Amino acid sequence: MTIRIHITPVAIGLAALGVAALLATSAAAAQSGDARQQRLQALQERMAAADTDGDGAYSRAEVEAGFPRMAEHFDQADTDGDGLLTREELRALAQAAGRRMR
Ligand SMILES: [Ca+2]
Ligand SMILES: [Ca+2]
Repeated sequence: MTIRIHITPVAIGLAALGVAALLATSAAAAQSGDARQQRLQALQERMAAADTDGDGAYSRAEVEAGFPRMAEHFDQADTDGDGLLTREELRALAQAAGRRMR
């Protein structure tokens, strides 16, 4: 499985949120060195570890445990209100957070 990661200045700011750099995927080609790749891989592993039940989405408890800084935005991020954050919802949250941080 290959996930292309596109790092933008916004995404670098989002790295403070812990998962955002990983979530800032883009179809654009990434200029990525080995060190960056390793860091992103570590984040990816952290995301995988945070999904403790392995269902591919993040419950409130999983977010609180894995990404406490994101937890306060859980309700805002859960746009369909099903009580789970998909990776898509988490990515949208990260992008919104990036706009606020600028
Ligand atoms: Ca889960
Ligand atoms: Ca949801």
